[in-house]
Amino acid sequence: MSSRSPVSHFLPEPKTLAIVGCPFSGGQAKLGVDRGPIHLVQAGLPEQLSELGWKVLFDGHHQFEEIDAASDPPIGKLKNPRLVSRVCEAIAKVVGEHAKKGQLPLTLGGDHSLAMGTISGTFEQYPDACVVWVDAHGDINTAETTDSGNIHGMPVSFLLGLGSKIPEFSWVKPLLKPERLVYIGLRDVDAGEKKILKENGIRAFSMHEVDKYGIGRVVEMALDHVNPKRDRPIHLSFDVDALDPSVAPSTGTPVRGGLTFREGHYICEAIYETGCLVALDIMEVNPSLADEAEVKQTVAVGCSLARSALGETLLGSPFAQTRASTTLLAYPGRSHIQEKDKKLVLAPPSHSTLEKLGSTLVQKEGQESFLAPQNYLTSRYPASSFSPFAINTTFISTTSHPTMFNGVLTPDIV
Ligand SMILES: [Mn+2]
Repeated sequence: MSSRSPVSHFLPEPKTLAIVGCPFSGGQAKLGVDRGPIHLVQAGLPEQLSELGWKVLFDGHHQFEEIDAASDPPIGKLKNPRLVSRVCEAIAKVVGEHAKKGQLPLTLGGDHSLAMGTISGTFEQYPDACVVWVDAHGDINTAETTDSGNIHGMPVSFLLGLGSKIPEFSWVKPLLKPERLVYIGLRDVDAGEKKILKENGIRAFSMHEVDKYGIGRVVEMALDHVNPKRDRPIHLSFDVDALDPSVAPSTGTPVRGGLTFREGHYICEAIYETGCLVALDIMEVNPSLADEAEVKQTVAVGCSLARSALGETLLGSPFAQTRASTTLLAYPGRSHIQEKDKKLVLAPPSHSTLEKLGSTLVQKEGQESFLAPQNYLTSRYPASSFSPFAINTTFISTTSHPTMFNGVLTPDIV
């Protein structure tokens, strides 16, 4: 297992994560999803995350108040409304408290209705957070559009404040703005949900876009939409049913044609690399819906998605080391290199310099980039400032300001 020291814009050192185990299944009808977090922990997830350099807090799975079915009749079509509401409200408090202490809450579901709680908790500490929702489904039905009445298909609409107001859920503040939400992996979206997505201008990358552009470009476009300067906190809510059923078979509502193993992990790795992740949900692992081997496979995938989102890489630490080397550049006394808002601001090369380097400025959708070979870097900055990892570094400008580059350094080769 390779690891790198986590880099974060929002979490203090030592990096601490709190596992919030939620054995809860009240947002849908299938038994067993409440066993998901128990299996994930038993598979060694806390230890695996410690190995990645995190201080891991886990003090047992949450116990929820029991509300029997007789005292929790449907409200409209909504099933188990009081139970779901109260559990989510409790989880919102727990997640919010961890976030306020500077810890990264990792919530293990349990069904996806829980995200009503986790995301509410994130907003308590990070009101300008954005949400990346990875799922086969939109989970954005309202009390009016739902067919099944299962609340795990509805948490996003509550967070956005859509649909009729239900007093039982009045604690959910509509803090999520449509432009701060992006989906990846959709392929089973109800007609009512399609209408909601369209009317609210919510950006969604379905499997069609993943096929068309490739996962790398999709994640880049998704982040450009919700987090263009990569300076907002990110809450990643990952439903394992986003993955193809051949990858994650043991889940409540599998839909064929999903993300490959690598596509799913790439999303997690790319979000970790932004340094903006502040909260993570791994949802809908249900260890009772497949044979033993498939359950084991699904639980293992849940663990590896979490590890990828929390710093595990395939080949070690090129990104972390490049970042470390760039901080060396930010010493005072050089007007063309400044540290600003935790980012390096570099003067861009002139066109004639670029020509000499055999490099050109590439402009695309508000970003500019050029490949800076070592000779450019060493001619302008002392060679000692660079680790070998900075060789052939692409400088990407995330501003349209003509005289400055926000120093985002992306290593092209190692
Ligand atoms: Mn979901």
